Amino acid sequence: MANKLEAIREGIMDGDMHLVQEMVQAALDEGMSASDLLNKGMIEAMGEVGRLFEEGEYFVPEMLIAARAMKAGLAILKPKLVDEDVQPVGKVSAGTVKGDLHDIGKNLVCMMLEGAGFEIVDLGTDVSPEQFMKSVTEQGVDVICMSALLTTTMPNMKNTVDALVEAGIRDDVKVMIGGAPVTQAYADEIGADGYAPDASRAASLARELVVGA
Ligand code: B12
Repeated sequence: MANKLEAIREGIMDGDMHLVQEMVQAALDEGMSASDLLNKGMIEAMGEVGRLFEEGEYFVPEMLIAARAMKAGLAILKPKLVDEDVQPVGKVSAGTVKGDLHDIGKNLVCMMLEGAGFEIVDLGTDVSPEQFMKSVTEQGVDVICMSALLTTTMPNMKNTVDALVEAGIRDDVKVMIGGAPVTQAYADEIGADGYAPDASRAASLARELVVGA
């Protein structure tokens, strides 16, 4: 069983989605619990991928294929997790702001957050402040993640924060922002709760904001 866990970890780090799927299924067939597989195997491996990315050993392509392998494994695990009633760490809505169609970074953030145990509501691209607000009022998300790649669309991050304040729901949700032109200073300026420069640090920040660790 320990060997399968090790194979799953290696499969995720190497981005070998077929190996991950095969090993996840085999471990489940042997009676391993889905939550152990998720927490001791998959989330740990994604954490390691994040660490290697931060250290400059992995680049975006490695992170993408690792995240794809993670996703493939999760697809097999999901029904079992539901059976075992494993609760997600929190619920996050993510989207690229209005007027902006760049979604590669946002998708990576979604994958890393999913890897860190969050339930994701992917709002896609060109997301209006109203749509972000709806994810709070109708879907009860704990965190909103906004991505922008254009300097011309960044102000829509501020518009969303302002809309949350105006609607009286700013305190119901944490707001995280990111994207190439975005900075910590901008996050402070518009009253966001946090900024992260990459998907890996986005996942640790989200955990910090939701569970304080
Ligand atoms: C790919 C790309 C495109 C693709 C997008 C495809 C897609 N599905 O995403 C296409 C071809 C469609 C495109 C179109 C345009 N693009 Co473009 N594009 C790029 C390019 C080359 C790469 C962006 C990318 O994917 N980077 C890789 C990802 C992984 O990085 P990332 O997005 O920064 O995300 C990371 C972090 O920022 C962070 N992160 C991201 N989001 C979030 C969110 C949160 C909450 C957190 C915490 C972290 C976080 O984590 C991610 C992973 O580590 C950049 C150049 C560049 N080097 O950035 C230009 C660029 C962003 N584009 C640019 C422009 C101008 C355009 C167009 C206006 C071009 C045109 N005249 O039509 C259009 C705009 C269309 C629109 N309305 O959005 C400019 C923007 C200039 C500016 N300062 O505003 C850039 C910088 C190119 C340039 N040097 O001029 N583009």
